[in-house]
Amino acid sequence: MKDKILLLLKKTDGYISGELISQQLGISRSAVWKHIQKLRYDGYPIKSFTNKGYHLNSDTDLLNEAEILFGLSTKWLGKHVIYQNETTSTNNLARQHSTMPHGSLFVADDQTAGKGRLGRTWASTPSCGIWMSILLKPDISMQSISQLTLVAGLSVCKALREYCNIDAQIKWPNDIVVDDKKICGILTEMSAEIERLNYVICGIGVNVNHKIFDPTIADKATSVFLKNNRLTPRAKLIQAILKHMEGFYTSYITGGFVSIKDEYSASCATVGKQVRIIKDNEETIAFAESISDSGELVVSIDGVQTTVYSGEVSVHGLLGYV
Ligand code: BT5
Repeated sequence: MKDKILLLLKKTDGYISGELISQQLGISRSAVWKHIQKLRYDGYPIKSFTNKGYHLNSDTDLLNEAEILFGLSTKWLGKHVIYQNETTSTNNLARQHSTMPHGSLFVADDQTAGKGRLGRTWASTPSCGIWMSILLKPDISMQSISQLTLVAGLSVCKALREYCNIDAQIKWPNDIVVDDKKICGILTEMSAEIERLNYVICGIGVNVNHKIFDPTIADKATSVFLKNNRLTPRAKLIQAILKHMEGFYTSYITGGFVSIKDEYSASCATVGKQVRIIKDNEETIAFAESISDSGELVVSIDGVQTTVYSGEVSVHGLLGYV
């Protein structure tokens, strides 16, 4: 009932009287009042005015299952959601629920042990970012799994551009950057037996409403807030990411990476630059030429063309992070 009242408040542009809510939902006015109190307790800023009724301030950043599902326009992605206020890592949470359907979504307000790639950590300030993981069960080869990171990266990049109006770019393979600083990182993990893929977990971390960062990452991290100087509702940005991801994922599954390659390449900040390729603490200077049909970075080193696979290397600009 609480969710139905919330829905009515969200649909109302202005005020809705307690009487109208009680008529529409067939409950008493005191029951309406009790549910409104519960919603307020959950954090919804609902104002009540004599002779006018209730008003919900829609300009808030509340994150919970109902907020993520309300207005979600996907067909299958994110239709099953598990939301927790706190977890170690949403990738771990997804692993614990790996029997859930393809496309299930796991979101937390806070991660106490957020993971980056290659054993690195991911700073997950509570109530500021999107810390989420998507459980996928694709019928693809194990060699292709790293391409899912590219699919996710392109989806986040497009959502940041369209929903937040931010000039986001992809730093191959798994970072989204704005003004040469990292706004999003992606960690793709999988479970497989010999030659059989069980599932893939695509973990996405987006810095959204951070006003400051820990000094250890302040020089290379940025957020949507720092770019736009206003609060962004994380649930709405999640919906935008999921919408794009459903589209790119479907193209990818039917047509392969090549079907999204041009759009990926057009958004990729790495291509056309001198880069440092770091592998096992060794650094090689190369020129990033293009993205291959299967998503690898094509580089030339001393005039010799070669291909770099994601997962095994870190790639940075000559002078900075990108
Ligand atoms: C990544 O690793 O960029 C993958 C990050 C994936 C995070 C998501 S959140 C939801 C899901 N659950 C998880 O536990 N993880 C995923 P990597 O390329 O290794 O980058 C990690 C490096 O980025 C760190 O060593 C820091 O230098 C920097 N870093 C850490 N936290 C950051 C942040 N919030 N913003 C920008 N940079 C950060």
